[in-house]
Amino acid sequence: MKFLDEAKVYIRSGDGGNGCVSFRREKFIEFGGPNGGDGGHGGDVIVTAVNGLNTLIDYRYQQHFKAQPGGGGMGKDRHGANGKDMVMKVPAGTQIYEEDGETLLADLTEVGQTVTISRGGNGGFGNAHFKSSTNQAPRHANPGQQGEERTIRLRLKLIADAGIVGLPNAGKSTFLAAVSAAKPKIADYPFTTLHPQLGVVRIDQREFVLADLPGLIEDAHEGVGLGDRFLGHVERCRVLLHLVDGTGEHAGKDYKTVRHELEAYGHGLAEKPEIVALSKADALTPDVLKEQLARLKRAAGKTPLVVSAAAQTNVPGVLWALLKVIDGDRVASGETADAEAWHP
Ligand SMILES: Nc1nc2c(ncn2[C@@H]2O[C@H](COP(=O)(O)OP(=O)(O)OP(=O)(O)O)[C@@H](O)[C@H]2O)c(=O)[nH]1
Ligand SMILES: [Mg+2]
Repeated sequence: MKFLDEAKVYIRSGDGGNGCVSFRREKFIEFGGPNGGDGGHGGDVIVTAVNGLNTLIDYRYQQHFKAQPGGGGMGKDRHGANGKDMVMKVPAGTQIYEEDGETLLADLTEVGQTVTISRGGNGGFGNAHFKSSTNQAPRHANPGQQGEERTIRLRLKLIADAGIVGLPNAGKSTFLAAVSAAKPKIADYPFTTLHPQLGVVRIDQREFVLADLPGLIEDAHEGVGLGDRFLGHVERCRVLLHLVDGTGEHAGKDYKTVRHELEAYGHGLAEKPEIVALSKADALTPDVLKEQLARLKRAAGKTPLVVSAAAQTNVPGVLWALLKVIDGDRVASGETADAEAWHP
């Protein structure tokens, strides 16, 4: 499935139906009186977060969403039919902005959350509504209220518990493939991954969602490489897994390059808990491993983990480190009492 995380769509709620002017006319009944019904309500435009979606790609193909107008009122006091709502389905994690792309209208973080973005117009009153003792034969009715027309922007920020960051070729996708059922593309050239991928990691009867991001390079925040536009997807992560390629030239410098981009991006990424791991350990001689590890430790200011996703060494160790942060955070936010199940 293709991936799209931004879309601009035009929406229009339904117009209300017009009220009706009508009089009761029956044989042998005098002064039948007004009996024009009210118009129906126009349909609303509703956005709802649903399960099983993780892209906004549908909104590339359809960009206009109109709710149905209400039906007109009719004689014999018949009310017009209400217009059908237009329901737009989006993945959880979708934010809805005004056309300017800055004013946030709604943030749908959970499946089932629903917002009405645009209300349909009210139906107009029929002439039956206007009868009174002084005006027993009103000859006017209200027109229906117009629906609203507006442009909105949808922006998806994937909901993952942990996100993998690192330079291109650091082995991010290989790691995701090793720990989940996801099948990201893996190759020995930079920018193999062009958009974020999600995988579900199962460990000790628990699970969390891990996101693999495209690689970051120096000056990504200025648009170099794929830029930092995908970093939005880790904004909601509880923890980052920073993979540093052990076969790279200088693990310490590589680490700092990525840290620098996280800081330049802002939005709290630099303050997130981070698990640092030296990857591709299987491809290193003991000497090189030692040297790279020392460089990375100096740069990160903490002892990194060592992992090889290809040879499956210490992969669980990394997962446990992530899970520990995720669990702690889940408990702190009152989401789960699962912490009792956690034995270090
Ligand atoms: N020896 C060894 N090679 C690895 C390991 N992990 C990844 N590789 C190789 O490194 C190359 C890059 O791996 P990817 O997983 O595509 O790297 P990535 O970080 O996702 O790269 P981008 O998507 O381009 O940012 C591939 O040729 C992998 O086979 C590892 O643990 N050991
Ligand atoms: Mg990749």
